[in-house]
Amino acid sequence: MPQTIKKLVIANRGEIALRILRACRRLRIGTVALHSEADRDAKYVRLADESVCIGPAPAAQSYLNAASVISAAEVTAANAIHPGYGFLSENADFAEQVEKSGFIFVGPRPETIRVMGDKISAIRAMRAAGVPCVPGSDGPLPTEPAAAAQIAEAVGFPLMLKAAGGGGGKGMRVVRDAAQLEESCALTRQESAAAFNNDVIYAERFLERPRHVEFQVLADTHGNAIHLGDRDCSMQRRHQKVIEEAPAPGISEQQRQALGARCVEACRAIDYRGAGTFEFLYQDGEFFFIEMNTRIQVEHPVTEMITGVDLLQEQIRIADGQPLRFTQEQIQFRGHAFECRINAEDPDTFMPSPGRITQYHMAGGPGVRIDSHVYSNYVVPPYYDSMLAKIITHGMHRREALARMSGALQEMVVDGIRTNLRLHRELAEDEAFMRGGLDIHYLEKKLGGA
Ligand code: MV4
Repeated sequence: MPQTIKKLVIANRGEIALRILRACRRLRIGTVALHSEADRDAKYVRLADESVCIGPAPAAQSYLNAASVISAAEVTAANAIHPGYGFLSENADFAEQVEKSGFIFVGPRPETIRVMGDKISAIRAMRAAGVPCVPGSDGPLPTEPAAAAQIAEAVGFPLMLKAAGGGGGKGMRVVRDAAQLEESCALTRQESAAAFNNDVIYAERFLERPRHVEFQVLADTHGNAIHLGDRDCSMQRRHQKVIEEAPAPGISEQQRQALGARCVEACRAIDYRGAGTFEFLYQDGEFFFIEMNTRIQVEHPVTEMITGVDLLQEQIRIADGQPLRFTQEQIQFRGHAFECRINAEDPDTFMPSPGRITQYHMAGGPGVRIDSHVYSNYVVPPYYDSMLAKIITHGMHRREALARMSGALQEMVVDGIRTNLRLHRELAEDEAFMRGGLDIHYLEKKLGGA
């Protein structure tokens, strides 16, 4: 099948811009790097075939400016746009404008992004497709207090109120008993109206100590869908993931294949296209769907390491209308992988720490991969996410992958700014983490108690 995508606009920055560029090189697709005034001197901008400055440093005036991104595609005569993660990646209106302007959007159909952006419609679609969900209100919670109370009693306490327009941790509230319900509903509604311009909320049974386990899928436009196993992203602080690993510890191969098959069926049911992630909470041996992400994710490399599949290449090929190159039977899981997110932040306050990196030395050796756009003398701008690098290690088993991570963290040098390297070095030697299977509250408890 001939390749339609000839020149692709990278509508993102940092390490993922470089990752997209590398995939395009392998696919022999021309690249256009878009950058703000603050990212003018970034190395990946020079590595791209062409570059376009799309506006001033603040993201709202550059990376989030849909009209500038589309204009840049027009002036460079590109025919595809890759949104990466964050920024415009899950903006259904943007995806629609991209397609209406005649470009290929590297992602699902705009309508799919819209369905998954509304957490209530996402859960309904998944429940209908046979994916296990958290027991809950199964729809919007009524505004009328007595009607809401009746539904809340049926869900049971403690429950969690969530914004239909939310996701990723914003607009949530735990309600311990019926006495708190009315006030909690009012507050959650107000917050979600302010944050998402949508006051629709729903209720779910609150899981006290879950793990965050997610499944990676790929679905092409020829009716083929596969899953690439799971990742455990429970090691997080304030909804920012810190370490991810694949596979999730303690999940049997049978359970993995069973839930993976459900995700694949759901892809077929909603006619999904591209790379996607099904997010679950895992507690007491059971999985509960919470949200679907319709983008490539930061932590995709751990899946690449254990499957050998280049997820960016596959995602771009799917957008180009090419069939998947793998059947489910051809996906073999080999060993274990970790990813540590290295951030420019104060190790004690976690506040961003931008500035010049005076010395940068990357780790290396067997089973070590570093995805990063930084280098010695690079200046970390203050305007964006503070992630500098992802250290990814692979090993034949979890212990080996973690030992390699520990070694890589010791080798890594980032001077001139503050980073979370010390925290990572501590975690790699943490006995509970070494055992594996920790819940989503572990890191915050450890930090709070320190
Ligand atoms: C939950 C939950 C407990 N019970 N839902 C937070 C982010 C959003 N994606 C869903 N989140 C949660 N939903 C029920 N019914 C606990 C969380 C949660 C969480 C989930 C994943 C990773 C980190 C988290 C941190 C705090 C709370």
